[in-house]
Amino acid sequence: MASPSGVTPPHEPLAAKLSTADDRGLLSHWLPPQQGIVPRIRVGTRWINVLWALPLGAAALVLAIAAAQGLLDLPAVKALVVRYPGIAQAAPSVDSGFPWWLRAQHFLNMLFMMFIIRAGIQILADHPRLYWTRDCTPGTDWFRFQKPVPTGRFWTAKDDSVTLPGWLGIPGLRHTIGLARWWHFSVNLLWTLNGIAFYALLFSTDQWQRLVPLTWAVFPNALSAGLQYASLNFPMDQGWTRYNGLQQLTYFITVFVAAPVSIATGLLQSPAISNKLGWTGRVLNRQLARSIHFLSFTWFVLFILAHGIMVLVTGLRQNTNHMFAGVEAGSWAGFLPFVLAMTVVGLAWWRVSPFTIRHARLVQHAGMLTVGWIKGLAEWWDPKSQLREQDISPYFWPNGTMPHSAEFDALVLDGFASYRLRVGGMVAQPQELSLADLRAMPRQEQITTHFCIQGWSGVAKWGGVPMRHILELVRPTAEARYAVFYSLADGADGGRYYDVHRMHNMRHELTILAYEMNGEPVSVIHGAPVRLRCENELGFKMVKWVAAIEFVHDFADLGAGEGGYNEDHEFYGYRMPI
Ligand SMILES: Nc1nc2c(c(=O)[nH]1)N[C@H]1C(S)=C(S)[C@@H](COP(=O)(O)O)O[C@H]1N2
Ligand SMILES: [Mo]
Repeated sequence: MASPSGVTPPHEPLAAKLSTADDRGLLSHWLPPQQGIVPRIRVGTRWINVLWALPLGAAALVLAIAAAQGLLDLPAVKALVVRYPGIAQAAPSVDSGFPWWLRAQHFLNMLFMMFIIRAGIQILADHPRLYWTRDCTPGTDWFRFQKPVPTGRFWTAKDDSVTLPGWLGIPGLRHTIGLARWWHFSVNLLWTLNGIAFYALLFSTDQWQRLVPLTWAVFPNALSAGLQYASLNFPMDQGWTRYNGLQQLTYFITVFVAAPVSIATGLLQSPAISNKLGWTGRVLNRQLARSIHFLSFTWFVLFILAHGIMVLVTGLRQNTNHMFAGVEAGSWAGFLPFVLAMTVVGLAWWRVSPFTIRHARLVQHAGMLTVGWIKGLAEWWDPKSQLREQDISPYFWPNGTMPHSAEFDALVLDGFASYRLRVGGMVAQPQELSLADLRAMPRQEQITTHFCIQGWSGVAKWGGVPMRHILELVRPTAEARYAVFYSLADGADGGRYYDVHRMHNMRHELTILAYEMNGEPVSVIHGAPVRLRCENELGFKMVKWVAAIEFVHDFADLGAGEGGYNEDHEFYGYRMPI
């Protein structure tokens, strides 16, 4: 690839070891399928299978019906229902019906949610465990759909990922988090824009009065409506103009609590944003944010189920007339549009996974176009927050594909005495640096959180040479725009592991070539003799077992041209601070 001046130094020899990659998600190139288990929740020391929710829920429903019918016979409860019939007397009547924009947004919301939820479950399946604390120590999870972490054998975070059926996850194949994230984030953006427009339109018309309770009477009315529903004598319905207390509260929570909480806790899982928020990012750490994100997802799923059932059983024709035709009349006007809308959602549901597997590269590029630039912007949010010694995680998940070569074994045998880091490409002074040379350079220590794309995190103290000092030594030319890190190890699908960073990342104060982890030389598992730490990016960009660094003007001619091994082979983006 020629530089503007036309002088291009020859590539680092390892460039020849990079492999191209398929533009489809090929099962033959992928981690072999691995089934998870039925989700379990830990209560104390016991793991409870979530399927218990089915018989328990059914029993609770029957008991609730019996209890509600019994209660409604009591004079005091009768009096309560007379006083609070479900809809607050003071509730204003919304006389503009269901305007076209509200109906369109309701449909878009339903369509977007299908993508968001399914891609979200796929992301979760890449590290199928949830924790309350920042560390991801095996055994401290409170939710999992994977067996306990095996002891007595080497088990990486990738080994831990599970396969989902393609009708559930997008796209279903094991460890397809790269593709799932493009769907999740791109549709999130559309969903958020739809939500902002919805808020704006709600409050610039009278429609907000449907959703926002105006008096405390909403609570006794919600209780009353709940009792009436449970007794199977449904409360009086005035859905065309106003909602009862229970509807109002659930819609309010969904629109004004669950949605913003989901967005905030989603963003807090990213290194750039978590680091930028300092104190907040430490308290609302990645795992807590991830668990809360999951709880708000659970709310959405339960809401959608309950809402769907209520639409069906409280008068399907009238309800669909309202939301799909905007009419109150007892016609069938809304039924056909409703069926059409559900067909569109169903078709999208059916096709999205096969499409994503077949056109994986397209999904990656389309995702980069829609949200890649927002991710890139976050790189400029410099992390300032460092942690304390006592925050260091007792367990740090290993990840990636270990080096398997005679060359590497020989380096391990001689304690890396013969290791030489080549630094070259578009630089004034190419270098070959031994470990001793690197140790003789200015040393920096940092205690930071590692954010793996798969969802786990861990805190460690890293010691090494800041990249800015390497830059001073080799002096990249003005044309150098990227630094390519080549590993001593191959990637999972053959071909050398590598990754590309923009120069901005190289000048960052927290970008170091680490030769120490928690006060010891970096172990072989974690990237000996030297691994990159670039704290505002996701973990996969921090190449372990670094063999060479090459400064280039462009990376289109390296590997499959996407800017790194996982970018080429797993469809990640090359700028991933989110
Ligand atoms: N050479 C190489 N470097 C790599 C990987 C790999 O597979 N090969 N995996 C990456 C990923 S996905 C992560 S999360 C981190 C894991 O670092 P750790 O094993 O120290 O936790 O290394 C990154 N660097
Ligand atoms: Mo990772």
